[in-house]
Amino acid sequence: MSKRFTITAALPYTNGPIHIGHLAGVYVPADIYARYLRLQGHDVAFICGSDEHGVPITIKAKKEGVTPQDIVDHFHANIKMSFEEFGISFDNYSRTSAEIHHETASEFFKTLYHKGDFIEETTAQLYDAEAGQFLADRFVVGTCPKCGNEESYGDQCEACGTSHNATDLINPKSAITGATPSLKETKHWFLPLDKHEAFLKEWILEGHKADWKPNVYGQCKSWIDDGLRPRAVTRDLDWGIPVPVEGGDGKVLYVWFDAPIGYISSTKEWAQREGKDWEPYWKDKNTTLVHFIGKDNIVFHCIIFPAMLKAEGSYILPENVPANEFLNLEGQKLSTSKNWAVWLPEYLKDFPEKQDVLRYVLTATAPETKDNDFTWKDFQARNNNELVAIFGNFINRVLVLTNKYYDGIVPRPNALSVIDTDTLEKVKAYPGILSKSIERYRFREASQELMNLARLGNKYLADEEPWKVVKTDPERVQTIMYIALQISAALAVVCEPFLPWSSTKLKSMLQLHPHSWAAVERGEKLLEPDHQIGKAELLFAKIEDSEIEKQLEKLAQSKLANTIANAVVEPQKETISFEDFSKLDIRVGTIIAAEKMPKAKKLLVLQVDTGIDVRTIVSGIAESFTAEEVLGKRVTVLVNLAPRALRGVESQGMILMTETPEGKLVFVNPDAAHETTNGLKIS
Ligand code: B3M
Ligand code: ZN
Repeated sequence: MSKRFTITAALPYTNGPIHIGHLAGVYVPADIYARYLRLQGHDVAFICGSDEHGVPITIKAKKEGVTPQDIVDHFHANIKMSFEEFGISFDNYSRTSAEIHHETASEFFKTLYHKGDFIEETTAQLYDAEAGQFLADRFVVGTCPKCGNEESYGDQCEACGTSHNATDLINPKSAITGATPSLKETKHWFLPLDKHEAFLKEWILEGHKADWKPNVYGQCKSWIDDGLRPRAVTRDLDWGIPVPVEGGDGKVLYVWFDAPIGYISSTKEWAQREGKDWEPYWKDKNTTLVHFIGKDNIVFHCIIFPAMLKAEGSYILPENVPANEFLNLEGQKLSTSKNWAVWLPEYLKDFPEKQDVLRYVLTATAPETKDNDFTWKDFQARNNNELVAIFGNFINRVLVLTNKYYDGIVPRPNALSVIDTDTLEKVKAYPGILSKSIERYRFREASQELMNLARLGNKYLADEEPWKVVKTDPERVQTIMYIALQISAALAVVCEPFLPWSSTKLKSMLQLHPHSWAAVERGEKLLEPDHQIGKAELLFAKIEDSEIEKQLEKLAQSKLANTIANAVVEPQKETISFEDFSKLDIRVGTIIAAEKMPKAKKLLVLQVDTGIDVRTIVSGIAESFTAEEVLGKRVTVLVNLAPRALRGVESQGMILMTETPEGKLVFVNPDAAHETTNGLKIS
């Protein structure tokens, strides 16, 4: 029976491109779920759009000397294109700077305002006199009162996920001038979350204990247990939706008040275009509403937005909010500001037409219950060992052999063996296996079950060996190939939520006319005997080591650029006189023996031929060089430094070292042997 679903995916901030963390955390799982529901024949509204207000955008605009509208126009188009290129099949992708959203959010605010749901209060807020503005959200950083994170923002702490008022920050600093803010009176409207405590406790802590993911339920419980307090839903900012009531001049709606309403306005925009009524998707109790988000958005989607919907009174509440944790990249947190990311536009340049590979790998390694790590080696391994070697290999053999033995005509099966009937029974069970995982938002598990279906096909062919049996029992091979083709067709149908391009390509190769998930579940013949299939094409291609090396090199360059950009350049030391300098006796020496100082991480004990004598010098370079590496090296030596004992060894001088901009320790090296311009050889 068809049901109605409203599926939302977090509205991405339009202050940067989309990267693999966004896909893994939110958009691929949401898309798998929406595509799956459509395959079940349900009525699905898959909704998203750009989140175009908020302080990060104004900060970026200020930094780049453009307007916030310029920033959002650029990244809205960039992000929208990325989603299209990766097959994220939104029914509508809108934007919160759109008129329809300004109207919808303003109306929503006025409804709560006229119902008296807000507390209107003049309070002392953080103010930066130098910048001449109030400090809200990312305009202020300080220590999180809950977890002690010293880089917490004014509205939210990314370390512990909690959301607070800017005045809760300990030791706040202006992100504009670095100044310590003063307090200045200003009027705002507050959503009294405390008044919704009983409802939230009953709805979440009682009602969703069993079906919400532990990471989501746990964060909600901790937030509710900490005690809910009124939250300001307006700001003294000029970029956003103007506060639509008396006294709202110069103030806008808080971005986290307006953005979730963006789901509603995007649904309205879609419904207008499609000639549908939007209200059942947000107000009919039989509609299932699911929010796909990252863990840093839990409090807004499970506590604040539901409290708003409840206060407004005519809306349904989310059935589930299956938030994912974070994806790391090569062991480090993804970071837009540090350019430590795999940006979707760049991925497509380097791996054209390999969207499905990234979708599959990000699903197979999704951070569903804890943060997880994306590595390029794992990406290559899953592509080569699973997509190519199992899924692709099976399909390729089926199509090549069907074309080779029967000119692409599906053969008529003869008597089925026990193995044949067992295999068909197993294939018939796969839609149910996949449904069980997908409907519990376990997409990692589902992706591996999909791969198990391909393994089943691969094993069936390998066990039945049609390429051998064909010499002695061609009738048997007709049956084998008929079964293998049914498995291929089942894969073409059920892989669509995960691998949309591969599904389309496989259906085209099989000339598979539209089939339903249910047909696979009923074990129907998906390919009739005498049906003509197309030619075999490779579904997946191997990824070579060189392609991975190129990606790792790109990341290394990013890291280097970051190190240099963040290198703290020590101020020059105080000036010394020439007399002071002339006291230094600096010689060129050669290291003729070297060994690690036992139990001393940093120290090498060197025997250095200084040209005057051979002496012992202890040098703190063991973390940058091994004893073997420095043996025979010509070095610059300060020979008249007073001897000093280091771990019981007397060091008589110093090897001169310095640091590169990226912080690498290097020798102050006398030039290696070379020829000077007038032909003088210096060795
Ligand atoms: N713009 C995404 C983020 O916090 C935020 C989501 C809004 S969903 C209404 O990165
Ligand atoms: Zn915190």
